[in-house]
Amino acid sequence: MTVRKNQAALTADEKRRFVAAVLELKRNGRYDEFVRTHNEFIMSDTRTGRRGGPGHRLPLPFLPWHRRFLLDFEQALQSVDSSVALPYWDWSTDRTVRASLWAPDFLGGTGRSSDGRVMDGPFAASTGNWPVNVRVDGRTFLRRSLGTGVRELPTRAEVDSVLSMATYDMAPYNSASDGFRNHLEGWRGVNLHNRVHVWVGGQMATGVSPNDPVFWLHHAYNRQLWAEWQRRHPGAGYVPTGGTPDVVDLNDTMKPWNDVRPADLLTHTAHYTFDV
Ligand SMILES: [Cu+2]
Repeated sequence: MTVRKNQAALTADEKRRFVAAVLELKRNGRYDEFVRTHNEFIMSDTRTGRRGGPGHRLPLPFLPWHRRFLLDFEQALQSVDSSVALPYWDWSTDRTVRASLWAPDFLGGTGRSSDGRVMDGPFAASTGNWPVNVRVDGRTFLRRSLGTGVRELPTRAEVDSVLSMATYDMAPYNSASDGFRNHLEGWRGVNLHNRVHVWVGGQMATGVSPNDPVFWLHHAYNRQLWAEWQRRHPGAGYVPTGGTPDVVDLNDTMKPWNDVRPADLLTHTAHYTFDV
């Protein structure tokens, strides 16, 4: 059974193995397929009229879509090294640029001020190991500007305020919705998920956000928050449950897989557990 651990608790060896597996997927071309899929299926679908956010213009269902996307990526990592699991980044706790997440032995730090280029760590352009190939502009180097686009990451109190929302989602099931899904996603209210993309900056603030490996750690934590929400509200299920135009209902299949429904992804325990 895969155990997803808090990134802050990883051993040096676990960090080294995670980084090596990610770099191998980059080298063999599989990594960039994930970036391309995210950009095509999340960014190009504008039927709900979402504009200007960091990368999630659904009607693709935010939480089940990313759960399957992360499972695919984790399985790809495990095809390189079966001991690797996706770590998660609890950004409400590890909320400064001095967090060990950003150290040179893990993801590297923020970008330099002139052009945002990340200068240290295994994903710095200078290593030659991390070309940004799937991109929205000419820049081929990983960029970040931690804490520049927005000053503060969400606090635990803000997370709790969203976890307390008893309804999964509400009509019109888009960026105008009230309810847990849209508050976690961040189009409304205190803004959790979207704000983290903006706080990191660089490619993370664009549709090609998986170019930054922190994408996976951010979304792994979103998955954990969904699980926590499910524990707090055991009677509240995924909605809508049927017959909703332009929205993925509970039993509709999701692109690009076409063989999986939100109903198949509501519980994570068949796939992995968390360390808490
Ligand atoms: Cu995201």
